[in-house]
Amino acid sequence: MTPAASQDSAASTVDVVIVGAGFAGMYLIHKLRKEGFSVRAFEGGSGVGGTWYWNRYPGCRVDVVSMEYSYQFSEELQQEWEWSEKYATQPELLAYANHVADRFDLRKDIQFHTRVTAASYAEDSGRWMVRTDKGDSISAQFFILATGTLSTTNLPAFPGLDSFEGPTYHTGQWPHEPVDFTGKRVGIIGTGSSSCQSIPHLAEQAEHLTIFQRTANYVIPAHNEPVAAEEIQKIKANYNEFRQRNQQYPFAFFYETTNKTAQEVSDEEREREYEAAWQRGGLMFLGTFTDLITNHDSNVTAQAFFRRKLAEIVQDPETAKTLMPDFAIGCKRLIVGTDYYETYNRKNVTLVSVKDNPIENITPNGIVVNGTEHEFDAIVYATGFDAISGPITSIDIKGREGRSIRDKWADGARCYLGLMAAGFPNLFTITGPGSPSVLSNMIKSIEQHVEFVSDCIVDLRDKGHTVIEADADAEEAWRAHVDEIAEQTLYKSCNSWYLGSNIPGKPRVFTTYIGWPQYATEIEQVVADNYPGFIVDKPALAENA
Ligand code: NA7
Repeated sequence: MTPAASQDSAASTVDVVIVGAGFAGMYLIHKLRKEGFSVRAFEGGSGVGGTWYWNRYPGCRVDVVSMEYSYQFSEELQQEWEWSEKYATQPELLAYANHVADRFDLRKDIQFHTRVTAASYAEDSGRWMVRTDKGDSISAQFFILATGTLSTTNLPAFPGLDSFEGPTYHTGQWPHEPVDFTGKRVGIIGTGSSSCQSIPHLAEQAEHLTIFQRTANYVIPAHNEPVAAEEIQKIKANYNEFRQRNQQYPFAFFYETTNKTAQEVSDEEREREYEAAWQRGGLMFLGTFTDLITNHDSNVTAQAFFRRKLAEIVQDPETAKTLMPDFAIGCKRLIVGTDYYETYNRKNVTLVSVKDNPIENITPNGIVVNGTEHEFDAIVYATGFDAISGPITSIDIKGREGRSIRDKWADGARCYLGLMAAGFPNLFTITGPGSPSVLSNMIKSIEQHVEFVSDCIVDLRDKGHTVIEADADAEEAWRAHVDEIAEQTLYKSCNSWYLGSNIPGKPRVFTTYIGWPQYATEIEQVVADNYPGFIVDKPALAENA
């Protein structure tokens, strides 16, 4: 904890408590301070950066182009920072986060090593009482969750989990010091993005690497490269124009597209376009045609192209077969990788499918599948996150009448516009359930939400109001709208963390709004129309009676 933070912790009343010091929390601190609010942020880690603080596994990097995956609220900041690679590595992203924290003097309002454990709303005072694992009790008018979407790790309850005698790692909670796997037999569970990014690096080091795969995924080559100095200069000469153009794209970042459906082109043209997209690499292979995530038949054409590519790379036909995904491409988030499939041509790599024979248990020596014990010196859990709502429900939050958010969301998380949950006044969720969040350029979505929240509470203050909350009917209409759009796509056709189906017992609900850039316009309209769907200064029930 910094000296400033410990001094601050003496104060027990602030205007705003912020949970998290990732990209959302950092910008909130800066923006709200500028508007004259007193703020206190709590952060579980020892530093800023959120996702990029925790996910330090080898090979970790962002899957959105760095020149776009960065703040745009400060022209000076975007001019002075130099990205070195097309897709920034985790260390570079963390260096950027630290640079922002230094530049805007953010750390003095962050209490590190501290997790918010509970928060309750008092109807009589209209304030939140927030409690932490370090014993803090702090009263705030506004309570803002900048908790991220992929920050609560998922560690499946394998029988014997704690019995393994060697070291274990979770990709989402990787140690700060380098881990050396040289000469070790390593087992890794999971084949999501974290695993697929780290596998080529682990295979380089380990004596032998065994990968336990439940669901084969689609990994598209990144074709990562240094960003050319001329390219940087060109963008920086008109950075705002570049940002404005990119924000008009679905997902809020630029990508090349034919602007045609896969159905309206000849087989030859389709193949040519897929090949060009494969050579460009990246997430937006899926944007080659406009209907890949909405039309099953179109999606099948992309799957077929992908399978041909995979079969060309992986030499052993049995391994190639096991690596072939069997669901709609893009239904789970595409993975952007480097040398992923090539790694399976190494002699020190083995793939074990646990699709039909789930992991039975963990033993002191390794992992048991189908009655066979695989022995390891180290195990890596790349088993993902309780995404989107998980970081919020991990806090014991109680709103009006003491109702808990866990109970409210027992059948699925919902927030009006992804920003506020009915019955939880003055609580805002940055990139919360029901917003474009993970289906958009996260940094852009974060900035948009932070600016909305800031404008909203300034407006309340200017008009002499103290409390704002979502109307229950507006929230329900928004939930139905989010679901209705998801129904028109293939996103619900497989199991994924988008749906919460990676977490046993979690309701299967699609909580991401597929609708950038309309969403940005809708939000602007809400502000212009004086916040329809929100209730200001609603009296407590007792006063209503
Ligand atoms: P993901 O994408 O959720 O991947 C987790 C992986 O772990 C995935 O392959 C899971 O298989 C696997 N998993 C989870 N539980 C089990 C059990 N019980 N047995 C076997 N395998 C299991 O998390 P990541 O950290 O890789 O990536 C998250 C996002 O971060 C990513 O999409 C990017 O946006 C960045 P499953 O597919 O559920 O069958």
